[in-house]
Formats: sequence, structure tokens, C-alpha cells
Amino acid sequence: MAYDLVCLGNPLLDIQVDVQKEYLDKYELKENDAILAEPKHMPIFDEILKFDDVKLVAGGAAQNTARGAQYVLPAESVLYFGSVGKDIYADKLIEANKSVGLTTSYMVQDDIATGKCGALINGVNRSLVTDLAAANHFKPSHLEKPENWAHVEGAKAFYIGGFHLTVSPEAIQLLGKHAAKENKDFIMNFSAPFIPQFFKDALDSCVPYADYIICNESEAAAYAESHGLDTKDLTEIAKYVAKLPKVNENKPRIVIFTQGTDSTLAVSYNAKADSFDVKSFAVHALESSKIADTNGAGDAFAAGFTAGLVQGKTLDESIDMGHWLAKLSIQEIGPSYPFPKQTYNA
Ligand code: 26A
Repeated sequence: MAYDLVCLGNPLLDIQVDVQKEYLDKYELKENDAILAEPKHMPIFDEILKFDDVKLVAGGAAQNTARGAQYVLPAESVLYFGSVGKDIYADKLIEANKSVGLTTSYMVQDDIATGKCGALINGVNRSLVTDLAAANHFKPSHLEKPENWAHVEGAKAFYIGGFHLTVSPEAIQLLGKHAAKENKDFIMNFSAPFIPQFFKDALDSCVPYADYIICNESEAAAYAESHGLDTKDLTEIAKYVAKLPKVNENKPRIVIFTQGTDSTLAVSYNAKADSFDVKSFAVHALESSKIADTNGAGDAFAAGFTAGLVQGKTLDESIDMGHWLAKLSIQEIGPSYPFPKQTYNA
């Protein structure tokens, strides 16, 4: 059984609530951010579980993307790797993955709880605070198990959540080396500003494997700052990243920056001609009254885009599929996709 797309990330259950700015201020959280929980944030999880509007939804950025890609692709196209505990949170994740037909190969920790993310929704913003727990214990050895490595060898493409750089850069490199050697697509997401800020070396060790890099404007800005780029111009930042050394020289690196409701930027670098191709794509408009929340919007974009690539679509069409799926997801609660299933029409 071969899965076209193999994804790796941190499986989390999202505990989602609506909050006022005062609640964010109390815990010194930004309105729109994703961070690793510090000890001072830990009371949040028990507190919000008691909120009247609390919702438990499957999360974990790359897992959201894996679910979204499977939502679009034919049955049994996507396999997701990550680490969970043995608890009802893991059961909930398995249930949500089943609902779209996503196959998982979880590494299971006997004595550590499944990771959780406080998804604090405030209007169109979301502040994400994560306690990785079991997700933090993923090991490359899980990929190297013969039954799992067979899935890696059977895959055509890989999608890696940048958040996993905090857990196992070695696992990412293992997949990256395989993808480069076999000329398979390797797609990475920067995931959050704190990744280029605080996990710079880990990020820099994995970018050479990336054929596609996806991130949003604040992650691009954080990248520019941590790498001492003397510019805030998104096109210039994308050009810099696109031109970084690349292990697989058979194809160009393409860098994609989303910008919320503004157009998405795509920059590819042609090493032979030493030239760039710069394009911009309008998002699919949606009345703000129809937005349920933006938790998982970027993951849904990555999902539609990656599904397009796996289907052999052009860059332009794959980006359009990303915009289409993001528009569907932000009308759902949390990082979810609508049922009955909708299909993409160009
Ligand atoms: C390591 N961290 C902080 C994380 C995450 C994360 N997924 C993996 N690792 N912090 C938040 N998320 C997930 O991002 C999704 C929205 O893009 C949340 O679980 C949420 O579903």
C-alpha cells in the first residue's frame, strides 16, 4: 500500500475558546501567535476547559494539513507520522482523522499525555499556546521501522510542519535526504515566527532539502530578522530563501508567502539562468461575517496547495486550490473541513 503524500508533525488536540484581549494580556500572549507554553501558561488549559464555549477539535498544524490534503485527494493518499499518548485526546484525533480517511502511524508513548494546544480565538485572530507533551518524544527510529520506511519509499511527496523542528530535526533530515536522492517533492512550512527566531540552526539545517517553502508574512519577517537580512520587503526575503543552497539541484526552490486576505506571493529561483520568477495570486474573497475562526487557515492553504502538487497540477492551480481550501476551512470551527465534501473546480 503506497501513500502518495507522507506528512510529519506534532499531533495535538486543540482546546478552543473565544477570549477577550484581557485574557491574553493576563498571560502576556500576543493576539495572533503560536508559542510553546512556558510554566506560567500551564493554568490556561484547565481554565479554558471550564469555559462554556469550549470546543475540542483535532489540531497540530501538519496534521491539519494532512487531513486537508486527504480531504481533497483520492482515498488512502496521505499518511501522517507523529507521537501521541494513550488517552481520550489521542482517541479524538484518531476519530477526526478517520472522518476524512487520513491514515496515521503514531508513535505511542505509554506514560505521556497527548499534546494539547490552547486555541484562544479573538475575532479574526488566534493565539495558540502549546504543551507538546507526547508530541515532543517523536524519534527518527519510528520512521526507520521497516513498515514505516516502506511508506516513505512509496511516497511521492513529503510535507513537514516547521513546528517539528522543535522536536526532531533529525527526523526531518532523514526524510529530506530521501526526497532529494529520489527527486521527490519536499515541502516545508515555517509554521510560526518563533521557529526562525529560536530554532534558526535547526531550520537552516533542513531548508537545503526543501523544494517548496510555505509561510505567512510574520514568519517571513521573523526569518529576515533572525538571518540579518537588510530588508523587510517580502519579495526580497522570498528571493533570498529561494536562492539558498539546495541539495536536489534538479528542480528550483519555490517560496510561497501567504498574507492573510492580501495576495499570496510565489517566488522561484532558476539557478541555471540565475533569475527569479515572481508571481502574485489573489485569495478567494469571503465576507467576514462568514468566518467562524482563522485557526488552521494556513494549514488548509498548505493542504490544498500540496494536494494540487501531488495531483501534478501547475503551481498556479495548486496555489488556487490552497486558497479554495483555506476559504472552506475558515468557515468551520477550528482546523476542520466541511461535510458533505466539496470538490475543487478551477
Ligand atoms: C510546537 N508547536 C508550538 C506546535 C503548534 C501547533 N502544531 C504543532 N506544533 N502550536 C500550534 N499548533 C497547531 O497549529 C494549528 C493552527 O495552525 C494548533 O494545534 C492548531 O491546530
